[in-house]
Amino acid sequence: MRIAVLALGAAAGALLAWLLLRTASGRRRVAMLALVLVVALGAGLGALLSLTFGPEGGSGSTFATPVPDAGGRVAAARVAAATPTRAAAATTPGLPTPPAAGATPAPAKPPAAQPTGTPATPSPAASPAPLRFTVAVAASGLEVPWGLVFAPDGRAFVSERPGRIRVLAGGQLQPAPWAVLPVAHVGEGGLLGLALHPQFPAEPYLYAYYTYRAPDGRLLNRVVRLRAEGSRGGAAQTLLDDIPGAAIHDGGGLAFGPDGKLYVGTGDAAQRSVAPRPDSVAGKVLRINADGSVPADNPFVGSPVYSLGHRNVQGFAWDAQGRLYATEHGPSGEDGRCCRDEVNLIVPGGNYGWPTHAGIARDPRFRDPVVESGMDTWAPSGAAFWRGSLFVAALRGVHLRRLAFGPDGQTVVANEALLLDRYGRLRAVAAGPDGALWVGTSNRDGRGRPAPDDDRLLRLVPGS
Ligand SMILES: [Ca+2]
Repeated sequence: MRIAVLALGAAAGALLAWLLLRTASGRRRVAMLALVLVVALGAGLGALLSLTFGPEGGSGSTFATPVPDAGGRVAAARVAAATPTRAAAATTPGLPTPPAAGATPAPAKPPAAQPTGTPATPSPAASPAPLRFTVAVAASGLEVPWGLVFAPDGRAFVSERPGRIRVLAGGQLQPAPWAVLPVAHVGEGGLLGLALHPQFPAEPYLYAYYTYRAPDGRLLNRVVRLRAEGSRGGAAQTLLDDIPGAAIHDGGGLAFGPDGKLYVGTGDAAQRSVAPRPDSVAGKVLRINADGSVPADNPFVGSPVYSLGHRNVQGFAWDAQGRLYATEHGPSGEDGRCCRDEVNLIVPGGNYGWPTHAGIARDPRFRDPVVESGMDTWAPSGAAFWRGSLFVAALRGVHLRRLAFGPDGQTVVANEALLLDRYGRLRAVAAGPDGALWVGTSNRDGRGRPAPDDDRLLRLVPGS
């Protein structure tokens, strides 16, 4: 384009010079000729400079350039940051990954935390080693496995949403349930998250989050703990009750943090105005002690509320530095909004924007997610760190998402979809004591197409 303009300018200049030479005479002719030459030289130099340093190309570009992601959304991301995201995601040979994987750069956070290396060579520290794994089916015939935790003795406890807690021992799914809870299996509600006391079995408690129907007909959620008695669970003790429930948005994330506190993810129970209110436990991350009491160092004195402004929190994972990441479902029609599923880095007292915003909003009143799905829908549920990456199970997205972050815990250096459409809807994720990553399908939850042996627990075993 610029070359064509340059040529046109040169031709016009030559024509003008020829006309002047024909019409003028003497010193006047020489002066005008000199003027034409100066103008032509200036224009040519300007065009050349533009070709070398313009935003469409050139070297060392750090221009804020809109980078469209795979969903067609345009996110303002610095070129130097978006490119290593792709490069890092592409260096995972051996993974059973569809060709499109790695082509979904996350909307990077703005400048301060960006790597400044050249695009082709991302810092080795920011990019975990390539992963190789094979997939084996460890259990089948389950019904909507939701929570999955491992005891130090190698047993796995699995919650089935209709209300059963099952046990895998010695690789075998025990036919009789370990416990049955009086849940209301309605819509997205039922028996949801599980957590094991960090000192189990010395402290012999398994924790569960479930939906039930109150005598007045309302749906509510509660957190209970069951004492392990022999090979069965004993009576349930309620630790946290009256968490608003509904047929949708019941949350259900449950996990002990490295601080020994129990974290609880709740949903807005389809009443989004309560999510930012500190006086409601709906639409929150809650934090309680193992006995159900409120920790003295919670951000709101006397309240289990730990962070606010969430829509539907189902998964928690802590990285090696003890940072808490939580998965959250984005809108599916509220106010005409869609998608924008989130992975948030949770800080005490933080407001994560719902219902004012979904996804990255760059509004200083709220905290943005570290990753969002844009106009894709992942419906992210369970989460776990494994071999340096955060793995998030996607229900509607029918994949296992792998995310890796830079040293700041926020800069996304890998973002790819694994197992896409291989096993259907995925929900539970846990790193097992056997070194494998365990993933549960959720194809019998009323929204999937179950295979004859669904639902399954899969083991992702390192190596090819
Ligand atoms: Ca948010």
